[in-house]
Amino acid sequence: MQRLTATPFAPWFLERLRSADRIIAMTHVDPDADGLGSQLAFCLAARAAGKDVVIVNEDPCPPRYAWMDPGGLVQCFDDAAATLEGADLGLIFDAHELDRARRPAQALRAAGVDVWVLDHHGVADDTHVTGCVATDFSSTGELCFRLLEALGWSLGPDSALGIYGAISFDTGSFRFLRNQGRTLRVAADLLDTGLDANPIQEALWASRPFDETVLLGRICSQIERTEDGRVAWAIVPASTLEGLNTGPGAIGEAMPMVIGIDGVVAAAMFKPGRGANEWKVSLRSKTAATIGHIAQSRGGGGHAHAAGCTVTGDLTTHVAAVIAELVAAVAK
Ligand SMILES: [Mn+2]
Repeated sequence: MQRLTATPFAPWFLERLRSADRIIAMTHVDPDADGLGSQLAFCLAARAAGKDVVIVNEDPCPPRYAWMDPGGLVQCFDDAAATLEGADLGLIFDAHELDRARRPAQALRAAGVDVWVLDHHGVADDTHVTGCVATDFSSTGELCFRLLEALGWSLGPDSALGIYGAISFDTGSFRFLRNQGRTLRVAADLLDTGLDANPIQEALWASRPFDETVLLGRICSQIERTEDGRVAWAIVPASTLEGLNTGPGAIGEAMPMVIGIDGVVAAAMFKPGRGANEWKVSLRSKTAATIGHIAQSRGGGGHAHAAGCTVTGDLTTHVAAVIAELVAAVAK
């Protein structure tokens, strides 16, 4: 069953947030700046409004995003399982599959606590979910800004930083705006509060660790493409990381290089997943093609031009199948 609202937010959604006594804010595994910035902004604004909100994620805050959380509010399940006690609502930011929040969401549900979502990724018809999913938003950060506005919970400087960082991250530094001016209007409102965007810009977009830069070089040297140059892909076996100290998102940083090649319309990247024989597939396309369906048909999700899925089994077979579908997608 799905019970979803978009904006303007349905009264039942706002009322549930206003009346909850203790809310657990969560985000997906391998947290990114959109999930973290959104949950931090929500937590801070809610607390300022007198609400009891704590953040408990599966994973700790990655060091590269520590600047978003000067107060150290982001807790991980291993350290903070006890803080789930007494919660009467869980809210997952930037994902809508409850599995993607892993143990905090599982523990809440086992205790009979509702787990709702705030997200901007497309939902499959058979997903059981309650909350707000607004796929026409650039980021969960932009959506969270509108939610806090609707709730009447005002943003302090650290909340503004979280939202701005979330939007900047998910739009690739305001490049991917879905042709909607309202994303920039939110950013403008945040800047008008006196927020300094320069440290955020540098923390997100000019802070790549040296080893991850070396990794980019290795991945770029492995890019392959079809004869007509319209589809490109990179396979990144675990050996690519040999001798390098890199974070979990490091491989994904190469995706813009693959889709950014002149003439390439659709691109894929294959990297090792968490389990044995498991591969994560990232797909991107320029405006001339859509690739979301290719991830969706494999149980994944995402958007029309940026999507991903996880596959298991023989990599060569999966690569051939995905590339064939990308070739078909760019031919349309
Ligand atoms: Mn997002």
